[in-house]
Amino acid sequence: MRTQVGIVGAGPAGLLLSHLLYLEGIESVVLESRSRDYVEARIRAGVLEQGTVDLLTETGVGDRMKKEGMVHHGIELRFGGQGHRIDLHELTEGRAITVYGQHEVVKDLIAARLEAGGEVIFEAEAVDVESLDSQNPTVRYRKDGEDHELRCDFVAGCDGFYGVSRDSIPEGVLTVYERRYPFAWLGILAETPPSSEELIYTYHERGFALHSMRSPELTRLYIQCDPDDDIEDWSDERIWEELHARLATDEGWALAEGPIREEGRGITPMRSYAVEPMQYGRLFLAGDAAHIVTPTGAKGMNLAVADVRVLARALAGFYASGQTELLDRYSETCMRRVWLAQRFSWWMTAMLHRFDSSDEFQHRLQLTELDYVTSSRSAAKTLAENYVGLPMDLDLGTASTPVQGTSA
Ligand code: FAS
Ligand code: PHB
Repeated sequence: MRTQVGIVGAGPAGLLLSHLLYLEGIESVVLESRSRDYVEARIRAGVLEQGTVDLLTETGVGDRMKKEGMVHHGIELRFGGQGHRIDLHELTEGRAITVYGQHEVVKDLIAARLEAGGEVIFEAEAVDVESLDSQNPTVRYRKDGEDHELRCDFVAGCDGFYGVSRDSIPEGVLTVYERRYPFAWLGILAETPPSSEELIYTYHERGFALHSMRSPELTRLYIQCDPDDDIEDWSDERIWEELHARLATDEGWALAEGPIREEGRGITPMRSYAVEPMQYGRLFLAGDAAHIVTPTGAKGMNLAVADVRVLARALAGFYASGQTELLDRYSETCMRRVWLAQRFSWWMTAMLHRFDSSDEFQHRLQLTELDYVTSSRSAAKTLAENYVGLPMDLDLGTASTPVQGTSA
């Protein structure tokens, strides 16, 4: 089989890239190792940045998100038994976040691609990506027990952290940046209306907790746990006990309980990871295949969206006029946003989690950081502008483009 752009992975990165290329009249084939049901049911991210919402809306795949997504103008930081609201909307001159599950975005994108006659081949596992330094790279994949090959002009490696694309780049090309954390997140989906209108991030001596949601009937909750914990170690009772303790306030705020669903119940290791460059020959990495950020900043999926927006524009330039400048600078362009997101995600993680290695001085520093960010307008503004998402013009490739509000 042959196509212009071979895309490995039908997560947010791969599916949105295929959709953006379609809008430019560029054909692609998406290869996905799992079934359609599996990827549409996989519970992951929940927060869409303003830029992501705008892009999905502008490109015609945001209708259900606009109807069912929950627009939030603020978040709460909770510590010392007190809640402190960060007014994202006011601090960013009207920008906001939208809570809408990643799996819902995946459903909308799959529906849009199939409706447009796009090729998304499920249960097709890419096993190798070859001839990357030629003009005809090839993706080898297995489907129904048989070997197949997809010859392309370009390959987009959108196959996540555990995919094959990154590993197909020869030894010695990539620089890897990695930080592992001494904790993980245990996540659950509880069938109960959220106990708060907005997200609550809490710092507590027993550990971090996060109250989020997926709909007016479904609450999404996380607690910091040991990275070696087994989900079987965590009974429903133990989970609720920790959530009540960590989210408690002096004003007697109460967390509603509800049946915990099997899907979405899991332990996610915590790491910061990035490879540079995000490209080699005619292979371009996007999303988790190139970088992982700690979920405390709610950046993971949004970074994947930003990468493919840059890649789609670069490929459109190539097919329209043969120019390769945007393609040649793809990694450099994406990396600025990636590192700004790495910084913010690391900062939120360091501020809100308990580190066993910390001494009293460190604990006081964390409480002081929280005190400062909830009492200083300047400090709150830095959190707000990163949380709602840095403006998309950051990716125009003009590295000197200032971050919003700074002078040149
Ligand atoms: P994805 O991993 O979503 O998609 C990659 C796709 O490639 C998958 O469908 C996979 O099946 C497929 N694939 C892999 N190998 C393949 C092969 N060899 N051949 C064909 N297909 C292959 N981010 C947040 O912002 N907030 C969160 O709360 C959050 N929670 C997370 C929880 C978990 C358990 C995980 C793993 C990630 C979480 N993330 C979160 C990050 C997550 O949302 C990612 O940033 C997002 O899925 C990135 O999207 P993609 O780059 O498309 O990668
Ligand atoms: C979620 O709702 O899944 C979520 C929200 C905010 C985060 C991480 C996850 O920082």
